[in-house]
Amino acid sequence: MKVTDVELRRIELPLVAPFRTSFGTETTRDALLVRVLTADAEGWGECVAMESPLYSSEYVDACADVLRRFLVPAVASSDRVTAAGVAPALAPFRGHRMAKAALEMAVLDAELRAQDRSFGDALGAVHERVPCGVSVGIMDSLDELLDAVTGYVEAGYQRIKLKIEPGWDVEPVAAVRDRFGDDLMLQVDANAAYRLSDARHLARLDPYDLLLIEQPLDEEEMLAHADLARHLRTPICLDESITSARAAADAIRLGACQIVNIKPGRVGGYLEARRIHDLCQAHGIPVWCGGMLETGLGRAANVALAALPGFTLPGDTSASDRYFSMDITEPFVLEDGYLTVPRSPGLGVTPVPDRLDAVTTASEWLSW
Ligand code: OSB
Ligand code: MG
Repeated sequence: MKVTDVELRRIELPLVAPFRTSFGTETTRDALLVRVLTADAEGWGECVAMESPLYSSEYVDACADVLRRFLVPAVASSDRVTAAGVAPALAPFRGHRMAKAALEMAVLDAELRAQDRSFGDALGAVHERVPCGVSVGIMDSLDELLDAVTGYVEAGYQRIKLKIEPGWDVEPVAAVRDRFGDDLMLQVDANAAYRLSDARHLARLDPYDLLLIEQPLDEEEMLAHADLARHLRTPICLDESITSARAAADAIRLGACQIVNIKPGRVGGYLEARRIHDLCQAHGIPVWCGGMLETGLGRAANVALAALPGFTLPGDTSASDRYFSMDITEPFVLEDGYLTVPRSPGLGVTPVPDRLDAVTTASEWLSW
């Protein structure tokens, strides 16, 4: 395959409600899309980096820069581009995994469309639909939180994840357990807001039978997570710390986590994400698919990934209307708490031109 043209397109989608985490509040999704053109097909990629480097070191302007200056030229200058060849071609450039993942996703989409194969088929999906959870932001009051959770439970979400931070942890968990009972699948996500010295405080979550606590400590604190695990009954799940299959292997060996959140953008793409799935499956470590407030493009690929056999916990693969009043693709709609894995070639969805144009803030083309 020869890539002839690449578009870097910036869009801005308003969120239906502000989304507050321990690292900040998002009110719009400022995203970067990558479109590759080949002789036979077009492919779309979505870069999951956010506007500011608060979740991880990447941010959307930096992703556009590294794609424009280094990543796109390294791939598009070749006459034989394959999706499997993208990561090796980009390996000399350190880091920038979200930018790399977006380019690989676009190439994979083009390749699969040309072959008439779907993402699910190519990745090894074994389910036609996937069970869905929802990530619930930090709120100003417990009443507001209980109203939000009520809405999601009534919509059919199978698992609730509460964002936590110091000062908003045991009380919201207790309030949600009290209101919805012991059968609700419930977990929390700290986005690295705690220190190992908070171990005794975090152990106060143990009586609430959470599925897991996600990324309590800093991204780089693998050993401290292993230490923390010895103080908690709640299983530890890592998100930010798992930047590659190698990092996942280290975390498992050290006992730093009992569960892994797989986000393709964070680990450099869907092919590395599948390797982490395979590794975790071999070690008996459950995985689930995380989210980064994706549009329908990233959501389509995430839902396909979440249909692999080792994804045994509901993901943050929520319906489009949890994020946006108008998605750029046909929306993903929750049915009985599940989203359906697309079956058409490639991602199985494409941006609706009018909707895409309405939210586009910038576009540039790179040609070979
Ligand atoms: O830590 O999982 C996270 C959103 C943006 C950045 C990081 C995270 C999240 C979420 C929401 O929790 C996941 C989603 O619904 O897309
Ligand atoms: Mg997380």
